[in-house]
Amino acid sequence: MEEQAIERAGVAVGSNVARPVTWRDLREWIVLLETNGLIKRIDKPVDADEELAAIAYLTTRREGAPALLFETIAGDRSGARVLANMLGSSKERYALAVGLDPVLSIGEMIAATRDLMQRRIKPVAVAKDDAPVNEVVLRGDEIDLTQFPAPKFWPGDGGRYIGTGDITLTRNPDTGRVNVGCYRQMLHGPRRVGLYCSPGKHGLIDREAWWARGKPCEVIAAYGIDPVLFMLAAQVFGIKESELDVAGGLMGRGVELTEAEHVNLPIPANAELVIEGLLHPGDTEEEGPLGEFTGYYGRERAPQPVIEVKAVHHRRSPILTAALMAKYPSCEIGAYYAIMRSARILDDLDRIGVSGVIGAYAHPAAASGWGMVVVSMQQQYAGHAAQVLALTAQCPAAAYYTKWIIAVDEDVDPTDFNDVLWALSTRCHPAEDFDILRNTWSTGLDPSQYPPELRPYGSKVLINACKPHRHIKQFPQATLLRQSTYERAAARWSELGLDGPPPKLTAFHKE
Ligand SMILES: Cc1cc2nc3c(=O)[nH]c(=O)nc-3n(C[C@H](O)[C@H](O)[C@H](O)COP(=O)(O)O)c2cc1C
Ligand SMILES: [Mn+2]
Repeated sequence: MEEQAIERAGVAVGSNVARPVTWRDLREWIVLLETNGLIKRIDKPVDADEELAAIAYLTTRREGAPALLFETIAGDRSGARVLANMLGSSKERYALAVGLDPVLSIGEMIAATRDLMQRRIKPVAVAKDDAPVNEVVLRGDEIDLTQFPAPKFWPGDGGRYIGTGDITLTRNPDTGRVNVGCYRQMLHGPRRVGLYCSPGKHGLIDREAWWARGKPCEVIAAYGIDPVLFMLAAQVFGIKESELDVAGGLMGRGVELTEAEHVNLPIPANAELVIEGLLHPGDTEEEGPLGEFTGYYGRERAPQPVIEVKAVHHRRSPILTAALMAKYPSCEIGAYYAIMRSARILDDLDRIGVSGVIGAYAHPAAASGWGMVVVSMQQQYAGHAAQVLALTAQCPAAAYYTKWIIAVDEDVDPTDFNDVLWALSTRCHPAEDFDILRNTWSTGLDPSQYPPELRPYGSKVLINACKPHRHIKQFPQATLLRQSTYERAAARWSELGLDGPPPKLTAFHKE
């Protein structure tokens, strides 16, 4: 790693030990991206109606494309700007968000992320008058959310979506716990915003609990938010864990929160644009469709609950975070999500206490990391691979959506699909090594099942691509170099006129 370490602003160089992040809010993080050449500003006017998303889609057809800050939105009088591809397929931007070194490999980032997500730091209170989000506060008839440039992304979208790169806070009436989720929000009118939570999501569980008491559900939603709160909102944590404390741990300092006016929920003090509102039982409007992370329009247009907006708080010239949903690598839910989900899956397997698990990876090309999980392991006993597959398939971090769960041996790197395809093609005997789980936790957004009403129920295939345990002693050795020969060749690398350092190898031929 050392030879690659170069001076970069705001990160722990050549180290996988994260320090407190050096940014305080989305704006300071954008400056950090700029210093590291990871963002492009577009100052020419761009239309929020399909053109902005088209530019975001076209620029992100390659992996690692820059974030895009659209500084002038055609016809906009609110002065708002729009940030797209804030994280996307860039592991470097993920690293800068949590204070890791961007040169770390994906596997190293997953390991470091597990450490970061163990830390818990409580939020800190900021007085209302000191909170940047209160630069402008609008109440009652002053509120007109339609003035903000909420994008219409795809031609078949059912409306403009003010909430995609958002966070949504709800409180559970029984436990008092505040949940942080990311759920799409279609703009219906000046003070009306649709909220779509799919079954099983905590925002929906909280809402139903309020409604069961005959009371409206209070909501805070932020439409311009820093990268850590945005990333955290898409992770599944237990209903006893504070996602705000986890966000603090990821940043190495407490999330700054201030008080709301109408609801008993906190407001992120440094957010760009926040609404306070109420979801009333029975108040719905037609919502969707939206071009989704699957690469298809998700869900037919159907009634969904509506937030009645009570107050709006925003910074001057707020930066709206807009998350394009598309096929990888254009989807906002990309590298960060794959890294965090993989870290969470490894944590779950650790907690369960199954031995021999080495690594896991939920590749972002598989519908944003939701479609597939590869887990690597050291087989220690008969049935071990089948056990790891079953536990992985249904552990809380992996259960949602995942269709393909693949187990590979310890010599296969789950983040390297050349390796994984090699294992699938040489160690797996489909007639023996596939098992199916049915009626599993999925989403109406998965288009593979008909009739559509069946869709929230999914299915999963468990694929054992480890060497067959029954024959592990006879299984042929992989072709590996003799260590002494490797070392001799590596020492002659430049003498032979070969480029760069020789590849590092860790496994060698055994006599
Ligand atoms: C950009 C983005 C958009 C999302 N849109 C939705 C959505 O519209 N509805 C939904 O239920 N989940 C959506 N998700 C997934 C949830 O945020 C995710 O499942 C998260 O775990 C929800 O929080 P919860 O576990 O506290 O319910 C989205 C995630 C991201 C990153
Ligand atoms: Mn949650």
